[in-house]
Amino acid sequence: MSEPNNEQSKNQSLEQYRQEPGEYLTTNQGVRVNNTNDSLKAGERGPSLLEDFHFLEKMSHFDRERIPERVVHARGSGAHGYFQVYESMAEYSKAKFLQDPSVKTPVFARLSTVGGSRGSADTVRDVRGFSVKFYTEEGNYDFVGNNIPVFFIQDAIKFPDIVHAIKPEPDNEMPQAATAHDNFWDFISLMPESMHMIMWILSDRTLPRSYRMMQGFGVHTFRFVNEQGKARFVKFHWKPLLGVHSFVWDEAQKLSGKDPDFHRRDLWQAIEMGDYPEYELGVQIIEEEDEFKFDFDILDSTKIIPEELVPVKPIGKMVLNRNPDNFFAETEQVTFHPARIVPGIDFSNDPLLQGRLFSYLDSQHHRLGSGNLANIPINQPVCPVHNNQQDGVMQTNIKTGKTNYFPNSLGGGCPMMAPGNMGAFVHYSEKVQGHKIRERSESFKDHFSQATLFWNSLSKVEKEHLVQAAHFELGKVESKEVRERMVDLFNHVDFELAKLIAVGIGVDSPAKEVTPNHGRKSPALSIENQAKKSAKSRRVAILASDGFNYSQLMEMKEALKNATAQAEIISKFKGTIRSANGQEIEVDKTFLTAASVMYDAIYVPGGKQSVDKLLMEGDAVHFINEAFKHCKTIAAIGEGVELLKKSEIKGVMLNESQSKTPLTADNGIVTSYKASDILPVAQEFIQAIAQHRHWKREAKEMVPA
Ligand code: HDD
Repeated sequence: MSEPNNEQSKNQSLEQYRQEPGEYLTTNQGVRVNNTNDSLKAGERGPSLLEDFHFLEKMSHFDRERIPERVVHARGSGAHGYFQVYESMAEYSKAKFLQDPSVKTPVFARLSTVGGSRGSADTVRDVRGFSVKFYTEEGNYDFVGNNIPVFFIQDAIKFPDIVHAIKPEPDNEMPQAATAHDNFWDFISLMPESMHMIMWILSDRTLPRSYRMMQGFGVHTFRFVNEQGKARFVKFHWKPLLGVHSFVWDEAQKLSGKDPDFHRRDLWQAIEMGDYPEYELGVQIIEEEDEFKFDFDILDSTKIIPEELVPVKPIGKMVLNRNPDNFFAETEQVTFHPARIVPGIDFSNDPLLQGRLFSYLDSQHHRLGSGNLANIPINQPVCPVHNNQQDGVMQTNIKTGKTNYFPNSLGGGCPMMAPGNMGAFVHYSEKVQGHKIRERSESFKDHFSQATLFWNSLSKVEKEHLVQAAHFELGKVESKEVRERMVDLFNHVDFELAKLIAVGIGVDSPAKEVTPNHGRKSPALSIENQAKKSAKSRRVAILASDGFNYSQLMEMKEALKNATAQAEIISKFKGTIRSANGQEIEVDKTFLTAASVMYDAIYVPGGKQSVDKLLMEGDAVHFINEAFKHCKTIAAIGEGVELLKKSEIKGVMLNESQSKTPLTADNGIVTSYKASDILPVAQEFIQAIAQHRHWKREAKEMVPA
């Protein structure tokens, strides 16, 4: 018998699939459907019939597929994982999930942007949300933080204003997912309390290279309470084990078009490949008697507690190791709420936090349309739930029993109230007293010292990026008065900073210093001090064409694999390319479907024919120029060096004498003409990738890309 041809075997497997028991298409009532491609009609060309219940059900379900997106943080990506404490925290907190290092508490994390709508691009300049739901045996604990440790405003009543100012303007719904517009800066210029946050917003923190490479902060001061009822203040910090790394602005902007899902894809792929993102949870603990020992108020969310004053104590680790099965069911329907805490953790009187304790559940009732949102699987606690709450839209629990009130005798008094010492949440009995006033505390009135502290703590390159960001953001502001007011506010942060910004935005430099810079620094605020030097999970583009040198390509690929970096072959067309010796390899992406901005580093192997083809390919040359401009690591060997020499970087980096020397990893360019150098080239390449970026690369501005 002859072998079945492709078409036949495809039909056979389709047939098999169709016959798979349990996989028949049905209506929501379970009635089998034999055709979902044609609606029921009166005659071949006749009108459709109202009795087509399958069509009606399919269409009306589809018509209701969307729910309101989150009013902020609408765009996000989720992942499952677990949290494990390093050692018992019993001294500080009685929370069960913080006691036993052998217990893995399941978590669901959602990482998000803030301003854009659900379909907006990932790599915009924005704060990132950092939410973690801990499914503990004492109930759900929600951590709802950001990747910036302070906030724009001090009191929750201003939240609708700041969000209106950030979002697209109400008359023309522009711009999407961007703060670079008049309304935002108008509001900020009238809100000096936002200046500390603004410094962070303009820094590289708002351009994270990956969700896997950003910090998370609880922002507010919370409380830890131990079994003996002793309370201490606490600030929460997440530190990514891959270190903190950022894009440059030009790269982030280009990525918004080339791959608007960049962060979502990066997180998804990393988890699929087993590169599980890991974050260490740390706490700053402040004794109650030290509440007033700082020169700021620990209840003010526009302030950090510098790590020099109170060190961050690492207490455990979160690992994200499973992608959701269904985006809508899990990532879209998950609800986070700062009021969801467990015994051992408590609130402080931070007025921003207090307002959040109302807003989240209110917002979620509107978004999910029901008070029964805790019945949705992703929101369900892992411990039993018993109460007398009844009915409502989409009540999916079938509550049994006759009594749904308390006290009752007919139901045996159930569910009973747990006495305080039996795992119940008992609010910390802080003594409070005061007059009803609508005023801001005097202790909240210094808006600039910590903005200055942040500025002083940045590296030279970070400062340059911040000034460029201000030139971009304020450069988009049409109102000159707004720009002038902003320069005035920056002058309260630092005189030099105000002058540097003014010069780029068409505003007169301030004539004199307002407040002398206090000169203090906090090294932990600089990204450079939070970076980790590792090539792990970094993405490398290998540019090649037919006639490439097989061993130069494969040996590098192998070395990268051993360093757990991800290499992809980029060529003109998809399919395979053939080496000079005839071996074929698969092309991963083409110059159309890939761009240098999607990679951390570029490698060009030799092979005369391959390189000659690349030399004729403007996109290949552009790849090199752009990667150079964005300070990425570039390596080439053998004839591959010619491609670097054809690019604009030749005049900048590769003078003839340099490229003749066997190797130079100077400023992240690693080259050698000698084929036998492949292993040392690979070694230096990987070390250079681990530096993330080569910021000090001279004259990168001269390279057009
Ligand atoms: Fe908020 C969502 C973080 C202040 C009101 N917020 C939301 C999310 C994060 C934060 C990460 C997305 C949660 C998710 O992934 O579903 N928000 C913060 C941080 C703040 C902050 C770190 C300051 C410290 N937020 C804040 C204030 C208010 C809100 C002051 C209002 C009083 N936030 C909301 C909200 C959202 C929300 C409107 C939108 C959708 C939702 O809650 O479920 O209730």
